Amino acid sequence: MDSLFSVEEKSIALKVRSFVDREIRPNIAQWYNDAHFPREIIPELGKLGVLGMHLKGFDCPGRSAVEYGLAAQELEAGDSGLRTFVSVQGSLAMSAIHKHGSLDQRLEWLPKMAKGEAIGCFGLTEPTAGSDPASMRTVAKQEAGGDWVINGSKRWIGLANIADVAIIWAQTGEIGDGRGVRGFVVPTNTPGFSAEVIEPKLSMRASIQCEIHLDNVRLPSTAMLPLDSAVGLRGPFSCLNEARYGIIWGVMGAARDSFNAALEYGNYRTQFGTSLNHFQLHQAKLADMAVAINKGYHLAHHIGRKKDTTGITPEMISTGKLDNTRVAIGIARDARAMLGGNGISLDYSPLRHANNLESVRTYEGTDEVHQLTLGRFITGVGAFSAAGGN
Ligand code: TGC
Repeated sequence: MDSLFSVEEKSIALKVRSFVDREIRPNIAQWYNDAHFPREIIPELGKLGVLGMHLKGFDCPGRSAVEYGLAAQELEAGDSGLRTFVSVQGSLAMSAIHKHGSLDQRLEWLPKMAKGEAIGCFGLTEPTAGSDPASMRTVAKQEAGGDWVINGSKRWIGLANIADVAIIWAQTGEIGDGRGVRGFVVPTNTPGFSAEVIEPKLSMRASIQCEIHLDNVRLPSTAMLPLDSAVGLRGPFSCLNEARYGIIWGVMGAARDSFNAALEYGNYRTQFGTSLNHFQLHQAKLADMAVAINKGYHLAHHIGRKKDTTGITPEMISTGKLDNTRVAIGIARDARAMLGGNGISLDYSPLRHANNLESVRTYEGTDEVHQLTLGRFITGVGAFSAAGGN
């Protein structure tokens, strides 16, 4: 794979890898065990240049999609929860403001978010609207004086309890009609905004997910993301595209780390008189894992280069998100099994990665959402709704 990347791209990947080796790897088992998100590393991530990494202007790093992908891969080799923070901050919250925000909204939030001085979250999913955001029940109503008043709730929202700003998607028209959905930039200290941590969790334990409650949250008319690109569901979906793109690369980092754990363990673990790496069955598994990881990297690389040149379609993103995530979870589980009983200890990474990847395969579009996105593209028939017509 090395020959596919420039010297500059490789040096960015190595810089992030050494950050992960120094700051994350020695601590991650403890954080995971304690369900602790290490908030203190956020400014360090800002200095590393990975917050809003692929966004241009407004003090954002302005790196390419491939460079962002390589960084996501290195971060997720550490832990999916930490890569998720970087995705939520950069690909969702910052990208919503960058793509759809007014100049004032961009100037106010993007420079400090790129430095890690302000934390963002992205509220789309609701307790009763997961795969089907068009059915959201959070409502924004505009009053005669121009103010917006938002009521509703959001669920599974990363970092909402420590965020300074939330991008809240709300219905401004009829419930069930995606065309009325609009985004709002909500400072989290606005009266009526609260966030409650969801626990206990068996996945992404070194990360925080929350339920947000919006109780008569009053905002000025300028709080809405004003651009036409944000009218309707294509507003949030255009941000999900960015986060899903990062996942295509990120999950291969978790797979690579699981593979390395199995390889290293096989070097020193002796059974039946010799180390595991001498056994043909162990080697066959390592070989299959290496082939799958290389294929996943090639897919990520191909989609990344296209994103940097001709652009990519939602179907390309669905292909990468669907396949690389399920490949990665299979590798993490196989690696766990290759570690035998020790594989269930937090001293080794594969089961932690496998558990994390259960979340990753679910958020930003489940396997089924991506299969149906591809199914619609292949057949021309939408099959999302049992009632048909979509
Ligand atoms: P559909 O009729 O297909 O489309 C509605 C409008 O959206 C446009 N569109 C897209 N635009 C850009 N990129 C995409 N990928 C797009 N997909 C659709 C479409 O062109 C249309 O635009 P317009 O202008 O014609 O109105 O919408 P649908 O409701 O039938 O969608 C079907 C489906 C299932 C594909 C979609 O609902 C979907 O992707 N569902 C999955 C939602 C999802 O991934 N949710 C996870 C959110 S993650 C979260 O909230 C927490 S953030 C993570 C964290 O905090 O940790």
